[in-house]
Amino acid sequence: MALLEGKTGLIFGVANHRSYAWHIAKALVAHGADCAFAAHPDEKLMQRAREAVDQLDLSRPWIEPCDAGRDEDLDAVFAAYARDHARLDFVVHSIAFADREWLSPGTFVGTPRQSYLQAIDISAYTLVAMADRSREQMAAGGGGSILAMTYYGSEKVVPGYNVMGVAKAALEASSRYLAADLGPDNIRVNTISGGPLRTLAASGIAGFRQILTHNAERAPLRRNVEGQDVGGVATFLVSDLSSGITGENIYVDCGVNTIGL
Ligand code: NAD
Ligand code: 0WE
Repeated sequence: MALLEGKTGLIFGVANHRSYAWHIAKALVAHGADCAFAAHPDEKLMQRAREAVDQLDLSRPWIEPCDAGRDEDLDAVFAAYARDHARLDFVVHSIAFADREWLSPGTFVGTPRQSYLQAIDISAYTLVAMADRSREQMAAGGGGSILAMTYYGSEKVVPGYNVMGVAKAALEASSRYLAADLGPDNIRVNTISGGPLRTLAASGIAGFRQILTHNAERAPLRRNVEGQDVGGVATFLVSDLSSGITGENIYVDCGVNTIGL
């Protein structure tokens, strides 16, 4: 029997076939899971997300629009999911947003209140909002696994990551508090700290190529991370193999975070 046979869940953050969320979906599907999707309602983004989901060859692709910054959209997508699916075993949070203007080195000090709040809202609060809306259906099925993508810039200064680093620190702390609240319902909440990957979110970042080169040189594995590296760990965290792991962060960065000098 496949590792994730009988497990069904909802994935946020597929923009295209390069997205971390897409690689996670690919791996979960390969191990027998049923995946449903929520994507940003912007027409072009929604169309790209549809094309990416089509590449997964699902028998009945399920994809609904959701601006995670809107409570009404989150309510609607979880209601539609529950209407169409008997169980909710996992939720994957793979979304982040900050105003590009404040993602360049040396500009953190100038971050306006609105840009700071928006980064925390979309990149961190949405995990809490999703967990709250998952709880009932997950608990009814005996538990579940909630997973969010984070980055090392939450812990150490990565020039230019700026307000996103603050938002990821909030995301990681939120996952621990959620793990404590939801543990009694056997709902686990964990984060994966992924290495730099060339995605849509990374494409706008000046100097991303240098970050990739620098990482591959420093990494104990002497390479950059690939989508499937994260897909494998996501499979593990969704599966019952990780039944005793919650409130945890797992680095999938080819070991870069362990190097001091
Ligand atoms: P991506 O651009 O493929 O995915 C980001 C997703 O966030 C997109 O699908 C976008 O539509 C979605 N999003 C943004 N605002 C939204 C909103 N208001 N409502 C709904 N969806 C919204 O890029 P990615 O790199 O795959 O990013 C996924 C996650 O991985 C993010 O949390 C990111 O911080 C994290 N991450 C990325 C890297 C990297 O180097 N690419 C490294 C570590 C962690
Ligand atoms: O989490 C991220 C990127 C998240 C992100 C990217 C963008 C670009 C486009 C959030 N918001 C936006 N807003 C936009 O308008 N990563 C981990 C990738 C990343 O981003 C960096 C990095 C790395 C790595 C920014 C500076 C330095 C390193």
